[in-house]
Amino acid sequence: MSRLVVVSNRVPDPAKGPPAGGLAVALNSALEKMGGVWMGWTGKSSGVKEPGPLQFVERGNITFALTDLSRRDLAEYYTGFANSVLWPLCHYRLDLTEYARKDMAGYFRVNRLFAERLRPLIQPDDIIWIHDYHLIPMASELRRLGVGNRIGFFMHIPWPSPDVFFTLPVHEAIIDNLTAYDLLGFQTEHDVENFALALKRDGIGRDMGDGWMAAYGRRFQAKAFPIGIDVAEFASTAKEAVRSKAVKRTAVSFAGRDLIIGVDRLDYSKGLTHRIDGFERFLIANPAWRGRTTLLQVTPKSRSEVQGYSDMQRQVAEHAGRVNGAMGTLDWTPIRYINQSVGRNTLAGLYRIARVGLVTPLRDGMNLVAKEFVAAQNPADPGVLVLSRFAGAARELDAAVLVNPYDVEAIGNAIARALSMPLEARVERYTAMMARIEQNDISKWSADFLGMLQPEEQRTTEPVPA
Ligand code: GDG
Repeated sequence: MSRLVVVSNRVPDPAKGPPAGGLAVALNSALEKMGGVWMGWTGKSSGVKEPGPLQFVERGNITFALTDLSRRDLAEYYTGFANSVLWPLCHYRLDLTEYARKDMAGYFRVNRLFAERLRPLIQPDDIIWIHDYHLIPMASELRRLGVGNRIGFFMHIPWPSPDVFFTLPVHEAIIDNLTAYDLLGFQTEHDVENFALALKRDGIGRDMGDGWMAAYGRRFQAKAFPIGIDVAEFASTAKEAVRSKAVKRTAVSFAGRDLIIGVDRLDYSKGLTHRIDGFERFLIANPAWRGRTTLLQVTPKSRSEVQGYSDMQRQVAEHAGRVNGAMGTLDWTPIRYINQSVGRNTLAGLYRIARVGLVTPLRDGMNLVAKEFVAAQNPADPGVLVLSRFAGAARELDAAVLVNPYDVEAIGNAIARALSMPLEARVERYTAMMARIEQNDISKWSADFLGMLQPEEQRTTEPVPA
């Protein structure tokens, strides 16, 4: 059997033992099964003057290969091109993209550095799985170094419509680099369609059907692999967690008021100001609910070094402060807004005691919070998920209360509907959503992707016809 080589911008700190949750667990368990290498950046956020040699850590049959990044590399590749160009572009925020040539050059340079450092670790039968928008050029850099192995790429964030994508001055180079992969994975069919449309409109390639595409004289497969969570594990964590001190104390502090919860990295894609305004609309239109419900918004800071984030951080704080000032009373604060991260178990417990989960990103590749909220519910008395139509998760979770996240009145109405939904309807929606996320959990996601990435002679299923 092939070994697996995973490359991601960040690698979970191997010194902290196996990861506790999320994507890292899935990759870790695939690596444990197949044996192999996990390469990426150490995550030292200030960068170093000169990157030292690769740092190796062995854990079981996984070799972690960690690289430092210089301050300049970090500024151009990570803060610059990845997070000030590709991230806003793919989330439809052209107003925030900063097309600086030097960041673009830094992006390609760091991808070359990653490839050069990884090259000596690759064995002939390895299959290689590269993650996310930071590392698009890695396959072509590896090919340049003579790597003929199967290489797959998974895009965790949306692929935008061609009109948006073509504003990127180097869009041809990005597509050219993607054609060096054997398999491209996207979150939804919609992303795959957008990608195929870009090939067609630019006249550089085409969708050949059956998941095959061609561009720049190369053929590759492209397919949707909607990412999931470990549903059974998350459900049991949530069930346990409601008995914990932290969750009990929080529940008591809400004094019997119905809890509405939002959990998001502090990111402009998550629709936080619209959400807060929507909550305000709800309170204005439904005065009977004033004093009877609280929105708990858990929002750990992220990417504070990127321009655009500090403005947005100020705006979100202002909106929350304004609503609290206008609507709050002596003994009731409508919004409890915190910029700290909460432990994973506590988070699971909070989802479970909440009556409503508000997940209203303006654009999101998938959104795992939506799936976690569903998994955490008490099947006998489940809360209601209010979900943005523009989250990838809405494709599977169509039994949620779906909203247009730009429409604050619609958010307000959805909150009212969710809070007053009868038990029978809640159970029906929960059951439908649970069935979907259980069918397509995180182990299925990695097994499906890796199954397709295997060389044909090792596949257990029928190969896709050429
Ligand atoms: C990208 C794509 C795609 C959040 N706050 C706390 C906390 N979290 C955890 C959540 C969840 C994760 O972080 C966030 O995942 P999302 O999927 O919601 O969003 P992104 O971070 O933007 O992820 C996204 C994902 O990649 C995977 O492909 O779904 O579309 O943008 O697991 O629970 N965890 C803890 N404390 C917090 O305060 N412990």
